[in-house]
Parts: sequence; C-alpha cells; structure tokens
Amino acid sequence: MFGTYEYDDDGFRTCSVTGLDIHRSAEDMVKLFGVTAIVSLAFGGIFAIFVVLTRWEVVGLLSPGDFYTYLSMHAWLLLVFWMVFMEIAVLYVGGPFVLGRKLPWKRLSQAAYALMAGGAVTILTAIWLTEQPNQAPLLTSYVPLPSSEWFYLGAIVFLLGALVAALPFLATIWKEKRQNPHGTMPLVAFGAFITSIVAAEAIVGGLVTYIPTYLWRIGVFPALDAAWYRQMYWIMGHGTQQINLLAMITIWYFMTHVVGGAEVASEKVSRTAFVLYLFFINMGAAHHLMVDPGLSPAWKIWNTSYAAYGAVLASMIHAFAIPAGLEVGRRKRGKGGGVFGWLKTAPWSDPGFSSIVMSVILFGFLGGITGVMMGQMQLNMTWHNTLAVPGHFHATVVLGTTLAFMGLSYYVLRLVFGREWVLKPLAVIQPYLYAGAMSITVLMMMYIGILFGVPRRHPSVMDIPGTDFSFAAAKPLFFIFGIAALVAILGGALFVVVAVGTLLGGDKYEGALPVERPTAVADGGPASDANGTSSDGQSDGSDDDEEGMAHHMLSMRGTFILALVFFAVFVVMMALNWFLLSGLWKIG
Ligand code: HEM
Ligand SMILES: [Cu+2]
Repeated sequence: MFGTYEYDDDGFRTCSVTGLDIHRSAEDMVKLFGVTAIVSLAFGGIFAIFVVLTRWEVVGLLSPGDFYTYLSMHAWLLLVFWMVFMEIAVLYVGGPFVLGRKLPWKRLSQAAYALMAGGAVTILTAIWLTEQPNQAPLLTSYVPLPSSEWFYLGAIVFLLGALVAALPFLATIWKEKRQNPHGTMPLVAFGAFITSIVAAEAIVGGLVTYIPTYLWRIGVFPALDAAWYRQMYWIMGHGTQQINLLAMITIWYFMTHVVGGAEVASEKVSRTAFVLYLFFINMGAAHHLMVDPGLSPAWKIWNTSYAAYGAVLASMIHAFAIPAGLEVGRRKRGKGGGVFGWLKTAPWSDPGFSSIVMSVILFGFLGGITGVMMGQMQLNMTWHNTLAVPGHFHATVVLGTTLAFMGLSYYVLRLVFGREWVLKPLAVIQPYLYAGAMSITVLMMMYIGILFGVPRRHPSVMDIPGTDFSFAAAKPLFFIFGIAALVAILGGALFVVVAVGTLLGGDKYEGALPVERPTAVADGGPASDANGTSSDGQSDGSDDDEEGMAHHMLSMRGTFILALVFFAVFVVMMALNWFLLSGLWKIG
C-alpha cells in the first residue's frame, strides 16, 4: 500500500537510516493502522471546527442538541480512534521493527483491524444517528444517561479488536525472549512492552464496564449503579490516557535517537521509570472521582496525592532523560558548544524533530504541571468541570501525544512508505503553527475556566440557563480562544494535507541521514549539519564509562538548567493556584 521499498526473499529489508531489519508483515500492518489513524484525525479535526465555533459565543454555531453530537464525534474520533489505531502501529514499530522480526499471526492482526474498524464505524454511526430518548454519549457515556445500544456494542467490539491486535506484538516479545533469554530488550521495545501491559489492563477494564452497560441498555439489567459505572469506566478512561502517555514517551526515545542523535543517558534509570508507571499509574484514575460522594477523602487523597506521585516521578525522570540523552548524544558528536549549543544546532527545520521536542516541552509545562495541580483534591475544587479541564487535557493529548504521533508519522512516511514529504516548506512550519496556536488555545481554556468558572461541555456559553449568572467578563479571552483554536485546526489540517499528499504523490525517499551517527560518519551525513557550531572539546567519541561521573554530569549541564527552570515554574504555578483557592471563601 503506497510503499516504494522492495524486500528480499525472506520478506525483509534493511532500513538505510535506522539500520533496522524490517519485515514486510509488520510494515504492512503499520501502514494500515497508521493510515486509519490519520483518517480519524482528519475527521475529528473537522468536528473540532464546529465545537470551537459553538463555544466561541461570537459565532454560537450549533444548537444544544447538535453540540453534544458533534462533541461526541470529536472525542471518539480523536481521543479513541486517532490515538488507538496509532498506538497499535507504535507497538508494531516498537516490537517487530526494533527487534528485527516478522510480525507473527498476521491474519490475526488483520482480523483485529477489521474488528476495530467495524467497532469504530458502529460507534460513529450510532452517535451520529442519536435520537431521543437516546443521548449523545460524549466521551464518558455515564449511566444512567442512555445512549444507543449500538454505541455500547460498537465499543465492546472495538475494545476486543484492540486487545487482539496487541497479541501479535506480545508474541513477538515472547519469541524474542525464547530465542534470546539473556539478552536485554532495547529500551524502545521495553517501553512498548510496558505500554501493552497497561493497555491490556485498560481494555479489560473497558470490557468490564461496557458489557454490563450494554446488557443494561437492552433491558437485561434493570439498573446500573452510577458510582460503580464511574469507577469501572475510569479504569479504561484513565488507563487509555496512560497508554497515550507511554506510547508518547516511547516515541520520544525513538525519535530523538533517530532524528536528533540522542543516546540513552542511563538505561537503568529509564527502565526503572517505565516500571514505576506499571505500579502507580492506575491509581491516578481516582482523580476522576474527586467529587464523587460515595468515596472517602482519605481514599481520594491517598490515591491522587500519594500513590499517583509514583507515576509523576516516572514522568519527570523521562522528561529529564530525554533532553539529557539528546545533550549527551549531540555533545559526543561534536554538536555541543557552550551550555545550549546542542539545542541550537539541532535539526529544527525537520518536522520529525521539532514536533517531538515541542511535545516534550509543552507536555511538561502545560499538561504535566496542570495535571498534578488539578489532581490535588483541594485545588481540584477550582478546576472541576470547568473549561480548564479540557484545557489541561488538550495540553496532554494534543500538545503531548498528538504532536509526538505527528512527528513519528513524518518518519513513517519516509522510512516505511519510502516517500519524501510533499510541500516541504509547509511541513517545516506545520509543527510550529499547530503547537503554537494550540498552546494559546489551551491557556485560554484554562484561564477562562479557572478565573471565570465557565463550565465545560456547555453550548450556552455566556450564562447558566435558569440563573442570573453571566460570563460576559470572559468575552475577550473567548475571542483569543476562538482565533487561536481555528489556527490550530488549520495547523492540524496542514499535517493531514502533507501526509495524504505524500502518500499519493511523494517522490521516492532517498534515505539521507537526518543526523550523522558515529557508525555512519563515513558517508558524510547532511553537509549543513557537519559544520555547525564548534565542538565543546569533550567529544572524542570515546566511551563514557571511563570518563567518570563528573564528566558525565557536565555533559548534561544544559538539561540540568532546563530542569531547574521547570521546577521553578512548577512551584510558582502551585503557589498561584493555592492563592486563588484561598480567595474563594473569606474565612473569619
Ligand atoms: C486543533 C485541535 C483541537 C481543538 C481546537 C479542540 C477543541 C476542543 C473544544 C473547544 C472542546 C470542548 C470543550 C467543552 O465544551 O467541554 C473539546 C473537547 C474535547 N476534545 Fe478537542 N480539540 C482539538 C483537538 C483534539 C484532539 C487531537 C483530541 C484527542 C487526542 C481532542 C480530544 C477532546 C476530548 C476528549 C474532548 C472532550 C469531550 C467530552 O467532554 O466528552 N481534541 N476540544
Ligand atoms: Cu485520568
């Protein structure tokens, strides 16, 4: 499908850029899942236009009835189909590609794809045709709100499909381990493996939620406990966000290495961080139940303000390890120069690189910090159910995951489909346009939510019907929000245009190295990179182990400064939010 590469008799080929041995079976499925993901992104983006133009009161596009239908389509197309189809592709890259193996059970993988696609179409059709007494499900389909029975059925089929799609990946890991019991798995494969475990947990949670809900909807069960539903639902609802997070981080490691020349600063530390996720991340799900009456404050605070920090720690370790790996790797190649030379000389005009770096930074500053804050029970009271909540999660799933997936996709187009990007100048600016406009959008959503208390999921934007409440004071911010959001959608559309254009009309990719590697110095690498700023003098290419700890630390000094900036912002944001909370009620 759309590919330009040829395979040897065993179905393998060697990638000229990454050096990976790639088998056709895995490559075919990566293409299929990847293209489906991009189609979902395109449609989800179209629905974003309607959602934005309704929330922007100047336009007020949709009626309340339609708003929820469009918002549900937006949510399922993007947060579920764009993400999950891409994640299966990421598993097949992280497993068979990285380990140089065939994809076992290709037929099963195809069947899984059919289940997922069938489930997706069923879900979208059910949402689109929603009629009273059914309601558009939004992302959460909380009972006792009834949605079409086809919606729940579609969700079950989709989840089953995703579970089955992970099996060939797990079989790859199993075979690798059988053949190579004492070898260590490459970090990217290890990350993909942890991702798959978290995914399996989330999917099983989803089935435990949706099967009884379906039975309730068709009348087998007279009622479902709403509190039970919420707790069960969020095993999947939160769990899938952890899949997004883990897949994103795995891509960070993969792409900074392939495009930026990064190395893993410490394998042990990075692996430990992945394992921390495995133990602690699911407890974070409790942050969705922060105002639920049936649960004790002790339970909520234990889960969200203690246990969840085990996972926050893991994220911070990765957020340090990625730039550190980039810094160490680039300095070794003579791309250092002062404190930030390794950043200045980085390939910023390569959309595969720029989207990944912005994903790291924006996920951390905008998504991560706000997530920790709103996950605290006290601060949650100022965020809960306001527009600030979608502000936060667009910072994670859009600025973080979506940008990372876009970055990976640019290289899937080159290295898997074998095609050079069309409209290159547009491809170069696309990540900046998308990330820049989306950053403004999420900041506006957060301000509007926290400072004015404007609710989320509400088509009537300036008031709360039935009360005297007016949100008119938020109008100027809504104006900035509306413009920025439309520009962001344009940025997303550019990505789709470049991707589809490349698939249909891109030239054969000739495989120039995006960054010169020690093993590949002989054949030159791109000339523009080779005479960047001067070396900082520590880069003789020798092994770090002999150079001692102090040297190693020195080679990460730029990252260390960046980390200090991050912590400073963290502290200021925390203090600010507590200050705002203290202003809510005047005591005494
Ligand atoms: C330029 C891109 C995008 C813009 C401008 C945008 C804008 C919005 C807006 C304004 C809302 C409505 C908030 C409300 O009324 O409560 C929303 C909801 C949502 N968006 Fe996006 N969005 C974009 C991309 C994405 C992406 C890429 C994802 C997922 C990866 C996503 C996932 C969601 C979800 C899950 C909801 C909430 C649905 C619910 O409340 O059940 N969005 N978006
Ligand atoms: Cu969550």
